Amino acid sequence: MAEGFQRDIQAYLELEANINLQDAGLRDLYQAVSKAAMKQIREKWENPGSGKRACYFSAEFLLGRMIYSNLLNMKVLDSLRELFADNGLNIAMFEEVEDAALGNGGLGRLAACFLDSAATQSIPMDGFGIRYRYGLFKQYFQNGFQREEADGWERFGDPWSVRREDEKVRVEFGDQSVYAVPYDMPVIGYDCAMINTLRLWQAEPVREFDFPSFNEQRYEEAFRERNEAEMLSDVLYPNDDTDRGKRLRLKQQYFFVSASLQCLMARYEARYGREYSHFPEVYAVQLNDTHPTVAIPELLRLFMERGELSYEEAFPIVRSTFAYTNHTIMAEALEKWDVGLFMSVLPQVYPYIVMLQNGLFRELKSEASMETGRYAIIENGRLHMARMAIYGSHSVNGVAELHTEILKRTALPEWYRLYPQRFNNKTNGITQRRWLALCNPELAALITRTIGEGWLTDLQDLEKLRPYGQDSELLRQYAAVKRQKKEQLSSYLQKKEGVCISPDFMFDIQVKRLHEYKRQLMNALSILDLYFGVKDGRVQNFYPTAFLFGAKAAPGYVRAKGIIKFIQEIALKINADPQVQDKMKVLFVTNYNVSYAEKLIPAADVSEQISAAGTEASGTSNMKFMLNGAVTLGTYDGANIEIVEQAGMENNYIFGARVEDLDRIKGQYDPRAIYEREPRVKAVLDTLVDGTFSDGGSGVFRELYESILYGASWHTPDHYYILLDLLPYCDARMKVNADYKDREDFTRKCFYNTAGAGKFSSDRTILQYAREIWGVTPNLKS
Ligand code: 8GP
Repeated sequence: MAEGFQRDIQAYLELEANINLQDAGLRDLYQAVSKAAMKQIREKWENPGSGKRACYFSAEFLLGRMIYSNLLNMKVLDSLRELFADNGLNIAMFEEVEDAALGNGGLGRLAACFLDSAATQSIPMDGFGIRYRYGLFKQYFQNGFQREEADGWERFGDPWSVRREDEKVRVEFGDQSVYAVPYDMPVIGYDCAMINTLRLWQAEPVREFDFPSFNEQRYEEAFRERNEAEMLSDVLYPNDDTDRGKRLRLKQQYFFVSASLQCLMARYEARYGREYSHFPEVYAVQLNDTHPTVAIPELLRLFMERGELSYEEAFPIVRSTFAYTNHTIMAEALEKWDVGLFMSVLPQVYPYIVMLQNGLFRELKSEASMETGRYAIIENGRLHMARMAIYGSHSVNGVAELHTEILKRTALPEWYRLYPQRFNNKTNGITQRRWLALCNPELAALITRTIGEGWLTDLQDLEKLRPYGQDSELLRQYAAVKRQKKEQLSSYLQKKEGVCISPDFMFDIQVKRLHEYKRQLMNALSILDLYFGVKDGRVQNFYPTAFLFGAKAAPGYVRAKGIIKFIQEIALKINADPQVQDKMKVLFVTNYNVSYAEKLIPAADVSEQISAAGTEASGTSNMKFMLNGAVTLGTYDGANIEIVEQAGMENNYIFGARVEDLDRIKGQYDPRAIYEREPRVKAVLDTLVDGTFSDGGSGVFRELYESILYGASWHTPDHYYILLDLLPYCDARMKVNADYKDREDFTRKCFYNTAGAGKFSSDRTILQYAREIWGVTPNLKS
């Protein structure tokens, strides 16, 4: 493949851009390389086979930069590197190419890892979503405050997509009709094991513009239809874990769901006509959270209207088709739609939701002990999407063991009682191609030299590393790789952020969306406690540490933005204090995204995973850090529990209250008592209100202070128990710091984390979905 690939790159440049390799600019090179790669895979892509396919419906796919990972999976990255080097070029130039950030955070990135894993494991699975013109906003800072700007991810074009004009479909709303035009991206499995498709829909007007209005110079009116259509796929909603119930958001959801189902129906009907009973033998549809849940009444509608099936005939087919994944128990993220709004946007769908509700009630009546109230899909003028998702699916899964238990016991106990067999767990995973081979080629090479390259497609192979935990030569090399990654990050940070961080420091990193439950604020307060301790001599022999943060806050999330500002203020103060210069550095990196993660994670010594117990459904950055050899400093929450189970409690740092503890103290939690009792706690919290730091007069620091001590406006104290866990956290941090000084011993801890990471491959996760939920079997090489 490599040779043809090199030839095609040159041919593309000569024919399409009329330029040769040495003289080509970034845009031309990006197009040439990508198009040449697309040509190599075309034949395989166009012949997808005929077995049952899984369809992953998701409003978000946080893909990141595609060029490197595609070339890695095609095994032509090295050949490109050589070709470029021979012509005085460096493939690092493609780092200028924007990430495709068509997602917010964990849920969207998981979808992207699943695509990579399904193709690699030869599981026929296609993704379906929205081709947002603007993905997640770009972040920059002004006086330490987050500011947002639009992210035009197509600045260098989109050579990885193919527009399929002939497969566009109409999507109808109560007040609007638009085209959905599919753009297909190949999803290339490792070594081209299989090539699946990510189909993203773009909204376009049915009429380009209204000529009569145009002629009468009423331009706004002439283009109104176009603008209103394009709006549907214009922007990704930048909220993570909250739901605002916006009309446009509902339209976006129905837009991609309706288009995707029409596409599946057309393919199905080409084979079976309108005999729909075989549908679940041909397609399994996974609903990535409730965002695509309108697919349930919509498919019911299609079966009943097109196939003239009765509800009793259609519903079992629908239910056998769908499965639902829950990604959060945050109440504010559970989608509910106002019935009036729903009916005005989707009048044709609403009656089918009523049918579902009636069907559910009939089922409940036959179970004598069940009261219907707590199950109602339509309740007090609102539609409960999670309830509809559970009722209309044959499988409901959580994303880590603890999370699934919480769903069963606490969040959805009435549903678990009704359908115990429906609930199952699928612990998340990450793709080791992007999160080790690509982002840490140095460690990847060391591992391959030691145990061979099997880990690339079977991460359990990492177990073979364990015996080397006693091999000091190997540990020395392992430590040398970490050092190298820290040097690389350090020079990148110097260039990007203008901050000098010595690679001699320990690197302690927390990167994820900014949310109160993730407790970046607790991290900040604990840094302040250390800072005060170092200054007044309470903390002795402190190993120099760089505290790094990366996070975006939803633009309307005032407290989250206040926390960013607070951390920025702390950074300013500490970094400017000559007394701690050689001990501490704090940095909040700008515009944290997938590509930034690829640089930060391999350089970490300590992975911060400090959510309040029971709040983080799983987490996935915890797995990326572990794989790259960082110890977890974290709470007993989400997948952290499974991580320490694999890597050993003794190789990680777990602290703080557990779910059981919090259940016990609920209602009695008294943060003010802790604040009064513990001078250290008081000292750090007071900095929010005593003038130590400035919030620019916004009042947000006082608001944060009060949220911790008194809770939200309705006077419940902090839901996330920051003061409860703060001192145990500081202690755990000091323990890490002390342990780090024994470099060989600490390296061994890191090493056992890498060796224990086998379970956390998304290859394992997706194989479980395929076998246990979809009944889809991997198509082994033909
Ligand atoms: C996230 C969870 O917070 C995280 O623990 C988990 O690892 C990840 O999903 C993948 O399962 N949840 C979300 O990203 C989420 O709920 N996003 C909101 C937009 C709905």
